[in-house]
Amino acid sequence: MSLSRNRGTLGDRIKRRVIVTSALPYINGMPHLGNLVGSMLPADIYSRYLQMAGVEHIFICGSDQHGTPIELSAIRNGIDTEKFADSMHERTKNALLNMECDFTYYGKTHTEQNKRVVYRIFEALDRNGYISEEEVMQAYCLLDMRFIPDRMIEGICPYCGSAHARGDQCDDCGRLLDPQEIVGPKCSICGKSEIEFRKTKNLAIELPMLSENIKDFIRSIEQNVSKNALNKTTSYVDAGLKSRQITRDLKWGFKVPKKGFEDKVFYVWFDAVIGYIGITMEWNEALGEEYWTDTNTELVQFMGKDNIEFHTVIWPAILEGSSIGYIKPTRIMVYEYLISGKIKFSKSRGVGLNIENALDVMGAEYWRFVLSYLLPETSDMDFSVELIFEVVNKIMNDKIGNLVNRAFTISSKNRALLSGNSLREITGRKIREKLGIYRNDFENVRMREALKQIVELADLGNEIMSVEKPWELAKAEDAEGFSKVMNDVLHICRCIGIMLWPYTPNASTYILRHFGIDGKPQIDELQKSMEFLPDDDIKPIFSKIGEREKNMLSGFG
Ligand code: B3M
Ligand code: ZN
Repeated sequence: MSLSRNRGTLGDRIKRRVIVTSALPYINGMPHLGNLVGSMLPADIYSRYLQMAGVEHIFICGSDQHGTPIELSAIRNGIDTEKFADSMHERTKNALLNMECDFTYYGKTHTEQNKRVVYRIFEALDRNGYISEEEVMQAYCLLDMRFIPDRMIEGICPYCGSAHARGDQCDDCGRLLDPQEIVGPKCSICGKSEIEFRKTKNLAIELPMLSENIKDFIRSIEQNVSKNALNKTTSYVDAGLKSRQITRDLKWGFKVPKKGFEDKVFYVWFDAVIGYIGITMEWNEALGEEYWTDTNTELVQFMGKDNIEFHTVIWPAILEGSSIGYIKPTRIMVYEYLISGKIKFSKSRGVGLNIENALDVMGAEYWRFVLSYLLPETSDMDFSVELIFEVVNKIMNDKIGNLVNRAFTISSKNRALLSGNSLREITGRKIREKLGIYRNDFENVRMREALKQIVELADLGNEIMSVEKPWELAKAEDAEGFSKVMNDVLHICRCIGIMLWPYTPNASTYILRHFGIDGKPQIDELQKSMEFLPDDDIKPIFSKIGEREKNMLSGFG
């Protein structure tokens, strides 16, 4: 029996073309699990789903290499900034690949290609009258005798009172800040308060001139923006937009191609958002141009909630104001934080597990499953050792792993009794129902919900096994009864194998190999008739975690 209910719409889907992006991680430190769960992981899962559904797409991410923290780390380590940024890029890329992120391309922002796009956009913005000169006060440290970039100013947030605000943004309430607003500003190079604000001239983008466009843009994608992002954006725009500087008195970054500003560089955020295009060009100029200028391309962007304003206000303003014809986001997915012991995972404060040391505790598939299961879609997620244990041991292992293991073992051992590939009506209906919800969840980018359908399918398989006791049928050599029951269960396993692929690709590949499906699976493969390939050496796809993992995890408090 086939599972072809969705065939009708598949034709439409094939015509779709999608760019999936994940926020570009800063590489001044290893991204932590909070970064992973807030952007790369959901983007990867979504992109893997698109590939499985046969949708033409690319998945773009890369290292955000500019910015002061990187420059300062390089200075402190006595290494050339570019070399340092490139080595951190390689390290980050490898860690993300070890987390099984299946990028079409993972690039970086400090490239010739990105520079070309940045210049092209900047010149267009300037030509179109959206760039102005601003005399600004910039923090100058009397002890270090240099201008101190906004991000290196630390102090108290004037809006929420957080003690960890930085000159450009408060990571706790998400507000963008002006360094002069910071209460009790300190220089983070020397840690002292010998700061003076000095006059300097910078270039700014005139957001007020573009505020109607931004409002229209937000309205146009309202249905496709996470609630938190929509609320924040509306409140920013309603409060009245201010112009925002896009250049800085720094050395590390792209030089500003304008007379009188040659000794400055673009602000990291300006070339980071443009980096989505630049990285695509680094991957492939011709295809990149095609993807980014085709008005039918969907642009689906994933990010954590501290990146909202740059994507919902500044980025569309840059795209609109330059009027080059690059597409704007069609969907903006924003995730909340992972909270551990009431502290946000923070790269700058070195809190929490990073994606490198997390892999010492347990394999990528475990993290991918746990984090997807707990994906903070609508509110911050309290993340505890107990919760990790519960998901790995009770869900992954006991429900899904055990089902597959038992089904494959008993079917292999009794292969002589197993025949045909029948699927009983009621089981078929339940599988189609779960698969339908799963697909619908993915179409609406609800990956946590989609994962629940897999767990429920496993429940169904386990229930069939425990009620119909195929081992007794095998013992009685009831071939017909055994085949009836086990074919149902094997159909469920094959379906789980496909559905798991976006989350746990290795486990999925292992399952599907027993059905003759190799490589990247397609959902459509479920329409083909099923053939189970017996195997005398069945290995568990997941196993339980115990004391060792508990001790290691507790160490990261
Ligand atoms: N690099 C923020 C971060 O790594 C920033 C995102 C840029 S997206 C264009 O947390
Ligand atoms: Zn200082």
